[in-house]
This record gives sequence, C-alpha cells and structure tokens, in this order.
Amino acid sequence: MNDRPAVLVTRRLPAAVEARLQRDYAPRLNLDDRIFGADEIIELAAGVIAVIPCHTERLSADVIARLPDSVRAICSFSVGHDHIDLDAARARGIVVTNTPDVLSNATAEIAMLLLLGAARRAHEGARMLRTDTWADWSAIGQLGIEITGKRLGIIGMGRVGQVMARRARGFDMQVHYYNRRRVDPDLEHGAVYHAELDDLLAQSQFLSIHCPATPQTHRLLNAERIARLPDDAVVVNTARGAVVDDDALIAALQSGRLFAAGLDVFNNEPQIDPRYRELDNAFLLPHIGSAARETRDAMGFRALDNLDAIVAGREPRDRLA
Ligand code: 8YV
Repeated sequence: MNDRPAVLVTRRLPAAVEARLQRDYAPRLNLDDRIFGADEIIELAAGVIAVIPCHTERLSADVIARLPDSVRAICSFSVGHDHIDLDAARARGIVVTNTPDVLSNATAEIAMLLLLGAARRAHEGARMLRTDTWADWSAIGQLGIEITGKRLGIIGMGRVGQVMARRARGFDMQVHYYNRRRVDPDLEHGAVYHAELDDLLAQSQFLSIHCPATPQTHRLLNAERIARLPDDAVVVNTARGAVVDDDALIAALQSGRLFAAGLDVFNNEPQIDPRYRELDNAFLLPHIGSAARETRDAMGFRALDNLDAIVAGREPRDRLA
C-alpha cells in the first residue's frame, strides 16, 4: 500500500523533477501534457494534498472554491502568480507558493536577446536566409540601431529587472528604472530611479518590462504612455502580456513611431493577436523566458522544496498565501 501523499501535477515537468515526485509522492502526472479544464482539475484533485500547476492553468476563485478539502497547498511551477487567486486560497486555508530567483538569469537572457534581436532586426535577416531571399549584401539595407551606450528604462526593478540592469551595463547602457519604491542602492547597479513612470518613459530609448501582472499594471503600456517614449524606441516584454495594450503597441509599430518590439509574452497565449505576425519590426518568441534546462530543473526542485516543507509542517520558503 502506497502511503505517500498524492499530488496533482497539471503539466509535464522535467524528467529529474518527475523522478523526485515519483520518489517522494504519489504524483498524478499529465503524460499527454494537454491543458486540463477547470472541471478536470477539480476531478483529478480528488484526494490529493497539493496541486502543482503552471501558469497555463487558471486557478480562479471559482476553481479554488471547488477544490476538494484534501488540497492543502498549491505549489506553482512559476514565479508569476497572476493565474492563482490568492485571496480565494487564503479563504480556504490553502498555502500557495511560487519559484522566485531561479529563473531570473534565464529570463533576463531572453530579454537581452529580444532587445538585441529587435534592435538589429535579427528575425528579418534570419528569414531572408531561410527563405532564400538574401539578394546581396548592402551598405544601406538591414540597418538596425545599436544598443551600446543607449538609455534603457526598466519597469519593475525586482529580481529579473535587477539582473537585466547588470547585463545592460555590459553593453555600456545607461540604466534607468521605475518601481513602486526605490530599491536598496546596492541592488540598483548604478541605475537611476524615477518615482514617476512618465519620467522614465521620456528617457527610455529602450524599454524592458519586468513588473508582475496585477490589477495596477493591467494595460500599463497603453497609447498615452507609448506616446511618451522617444521616437524610434524599442519595447521589450518578458513579463506578462496583460501589461501591454496590444492595440496601442501594434499601432505604434505599424506607424513606425516605435522602431521595434521584442515580445516573449502575450495576451491570450498561445492565440496571440494575429496582427503581430504581420509586423516585420516585431521580434516574437513563444514564452521561453525560463526555458533553459538548468532553469526548469531548478524551478521544479524549488516547487518541491516548498511542497516538502508544507508536508513536514514547516514554513515554505516562497509562501505567497
Ligand atoms: C514559466 C513564467 O515558464 O515563471 C513564470 O512566471 O512566466 C515562465 O517563465 C511559466 O510560468 C511556467 O509556469
């Protein structure tokens, strides 16, 4: 008889993480890796002590209210937690955890890739090669803009924003940031704090979004704020699509008011606004900010460390609720 606690894991996780789950728990794994609907999650959660979701499962107040009484914890395989209604979890005494820190480097790498790729028109060049439409080298074609020495504005100076500031300094960028409050000067890495978002925007030849999706940041980058950016600015988003107003960003890219955008996250993933696909000045990636081998292992282990603590009656390291 297996007396290890049952756990529902909503998506496939890296092999080493699933192996640890098999060793220590009685996991219900999603071997087909398809997205479960709300009713399926509730059904599959019967008798489990914890659910390990990804950001692809929306654990709304309604879903959380209907989870079986056996569920004591939701240990998300993500740092973002906009997919989980924390108040609803608190109301039911369900502990919620996330996986901060371990994906900061990987996400900042993708933000840097987007910054460079968008500024230097990487995907247009790559497409020319793949479609055999590279006619000839040209002194006046394929011209992007250098990022070296330019001003980078960071919205959200949390863990990922701080790594981004350090990486940008490697390109001699002058880094500015907006955050709800100024961070400890040791963590600023020379970046200049702006208490007003509008002031940051006016400085941002390049803008990288690193704030969480909350009601306060919903559609933060709208037409009015895009209008405050300098001409030919480049916008990068590796945070959440909900922070951007797609109509406003697409209009600014279509008109050439913005030079380019580099986007790894979108509203309504994976059904992104199809107009992005038509834009040569949009460099698009499919939400791969944390998609590095060591990062995904570390995220899984961090989620399981939190689960182990909860099961042992200890305070989990990354408690959100
Ligand atoms: C993850 C992310 O891949 O952790 C996050 O918040 O956005 C991504 O890097 C995803 O959320 C996994 O659930």
